[in-house]
Amino acid sequence: MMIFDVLTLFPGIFVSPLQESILGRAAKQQLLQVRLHNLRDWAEGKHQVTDDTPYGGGDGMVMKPEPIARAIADLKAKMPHAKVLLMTPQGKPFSHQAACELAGEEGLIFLCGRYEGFDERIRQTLVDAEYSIGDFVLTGGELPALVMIDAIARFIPGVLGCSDSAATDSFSDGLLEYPQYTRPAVFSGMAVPEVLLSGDHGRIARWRREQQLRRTWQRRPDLLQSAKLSKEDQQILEQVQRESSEAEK
Ligand code: 4GX
Repeated sequence: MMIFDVLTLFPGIFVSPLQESILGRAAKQQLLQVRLHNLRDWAEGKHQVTDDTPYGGGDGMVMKPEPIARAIADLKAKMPHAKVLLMTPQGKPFSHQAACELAGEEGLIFLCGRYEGFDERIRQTLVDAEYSIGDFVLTGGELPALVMIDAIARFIPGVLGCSDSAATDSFSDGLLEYPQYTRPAVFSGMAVPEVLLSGDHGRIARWRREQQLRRTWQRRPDLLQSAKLSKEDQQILEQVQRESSEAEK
């Protein structure tokens, strides 16, 4: 069972997202366990203060290093191999590949910052990796931790049904998904593509692959740099690219 320890000032943020749907079922089946810890429990004094004003002045507050260091020491004593992860816009971009690699760990400790973040000495000594979930600024590390737990959990064997495996989903070959349709055959005057009603599995597979290549070329051409493409994929892609340069003329 994979263990996710979360250090946060707001454990309540995690409760409902982790109880619902696929993550909730995975926890019930003991495929994973998320343990929520309030950082305030490691703070001292009557008021259990976890933040302080920044040295050198300026706006906002900084999370004090001592409660975080004590919390990580306690969690690591129980889980010596667990990696400590920090969520910040300054981190390495989180990806499908990072999720897959992290799913191979026995345990992960997510350190969630609020305010302006942590005292720099925490990052230097206690953090194993820093990740960003995108180029925008959130109010804390809790939502990024949830996003990462969700994406990592999909790679734990048994969490997804075998019909929908993380290893065979489209990002694993670096392309966007093909479009999906269900009944009715005509909705608001728009018909489902004829090929999908044909029952010809070979034609359907070729159409879907072409749609994946077309969409990736149109929407995320950057992904094609590292996509795994067969000879046939490359031929289809060249055709799609020729068509789009024809359309420009
Ligand atoms: N992808 N944030 C963290 C507070 C903070 C600052 C510095 C530690 C160090 C974010 C993102 C993100 C906002 C989470 C600042 N904690 N995290 N928080 N985008 O915007 O990961």
